[in-house]
Amino acid sequence: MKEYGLYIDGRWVPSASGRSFATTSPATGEVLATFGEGGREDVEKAFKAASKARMKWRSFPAPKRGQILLNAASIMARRKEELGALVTREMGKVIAEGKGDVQEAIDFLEYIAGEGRRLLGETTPSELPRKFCMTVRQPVGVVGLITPWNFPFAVPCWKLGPALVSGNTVVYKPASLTPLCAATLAEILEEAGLPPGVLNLVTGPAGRVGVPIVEHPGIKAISFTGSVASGKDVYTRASAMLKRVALEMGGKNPQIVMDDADLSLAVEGVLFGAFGTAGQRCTATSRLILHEEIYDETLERLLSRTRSLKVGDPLDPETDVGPVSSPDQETKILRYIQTGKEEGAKLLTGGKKLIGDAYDKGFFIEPTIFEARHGMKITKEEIFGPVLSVIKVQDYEEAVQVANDVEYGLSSSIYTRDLNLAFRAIDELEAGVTYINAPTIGAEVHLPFGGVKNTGNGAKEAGSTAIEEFTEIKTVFIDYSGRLQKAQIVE
Ligand code: UN1
Repeated sequence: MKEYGLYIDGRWVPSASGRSFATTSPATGEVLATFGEGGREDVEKAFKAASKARMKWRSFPAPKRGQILLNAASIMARRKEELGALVTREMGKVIAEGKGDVQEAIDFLEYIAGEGRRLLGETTPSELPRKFCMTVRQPVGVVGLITPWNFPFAVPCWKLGPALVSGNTVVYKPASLTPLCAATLAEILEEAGLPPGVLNLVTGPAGRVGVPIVEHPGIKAISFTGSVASGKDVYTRASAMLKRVALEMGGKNPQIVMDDADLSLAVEGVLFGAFGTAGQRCTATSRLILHEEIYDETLERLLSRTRSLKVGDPLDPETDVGPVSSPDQETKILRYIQTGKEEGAKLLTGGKKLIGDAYDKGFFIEPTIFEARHGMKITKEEIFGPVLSVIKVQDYEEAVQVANDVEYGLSSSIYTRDLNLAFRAIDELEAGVTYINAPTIGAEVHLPFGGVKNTGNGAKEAGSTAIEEFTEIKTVFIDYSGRLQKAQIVE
């Protein structure tokens, strides 16, 4: 078993406290590695290294910065099987999804590497003669990245890729449940040619590492993905310092199925959306909103398919649903299941922690479906586990009203063959992402990703918008008239 310290200035160093913590498999309890428990002093060291590396990295040509990301993508592609298994062992998603996580990271790094040859500005005519106007993009400086455990390769790359290609240097805190994936990513970037100090990794708890990053006066921007409670805290602290902040938080994503839908397609969609990654995606489907005409039939098909899902060892390719990621996750999800029962939702299938030889060392919860009424807690709050609420509605209008009546707005989906309804749903669903005839999960990396309402603060990751949070636009005027020209003042 490997013992890691913190990765600062291109070297693995022990944490100032000398304390460490272990990362374990949520399926088996196996200890995978230990990490230094960082604190304020370590964040300061990481900041100093990032600060020292900043000017050199920013003047290193952007296409060459992109080339390093491309090298990293190639290394990851070569090691995909092994890295996918690492994701599965450390985070618990099934092996096909572990590899998918790595593939998403590869795809995104390939995409964002090309940004090194764009980082586009604009030119536009001046209102004055012999005057030239343009914008250029500049890095923000030292940026702080805080990432969750549910996509331990993809989400860090969504942030690291654009931060690095834009010429920023980084202090990075990964989730404490998946530091081994983060450390492996740092090693890959080093092998790909990233100079020392450009990326600094500080592992440890949110209070000891995350807060000092967010409050550090020299760290100019914060990019955070995680829970709403933590996101609010990040936003409050960072806004007091007038920092740039990008937040990506929860979801309560609906899949609507209309009476004209292809029901087999809709059932396969919701199975994948609700129980993929054991429901631990911010895009997971947690509400199935069914038109009353197809309610009984859809439910019947869904229940029989759900009961046939195989829960267990995530490394076994036959397994459909792996463990949830931690004892805390397990407790929270089981508590929500209890709440659902108490508020009168009807438990149709699942609802229990699995016990027995194959499960005893991990955190396994049965795929769970409730027949619920809109307004119950389980239909409003993010559960982040394999729990789906089914809600009956009379028509399209009610479906959209129910879909929108939550505090979140990340992903959404409607199954219908009616083109008019599909387009209306694109207009009317309050969400950053809408799928037509496809589940709420599975965003592609070359399109912007992010939510509305309490899901985020409007910043979009990935796609053409990925660099926005990591660049400042400078407006430039070049006067080649040789005389003082006064804008807005007519001579
Ligand atoms: C997340 O859960 O934090 O669309 C992101 C999806 C993934 C991204 C999920 N590509 O489900």
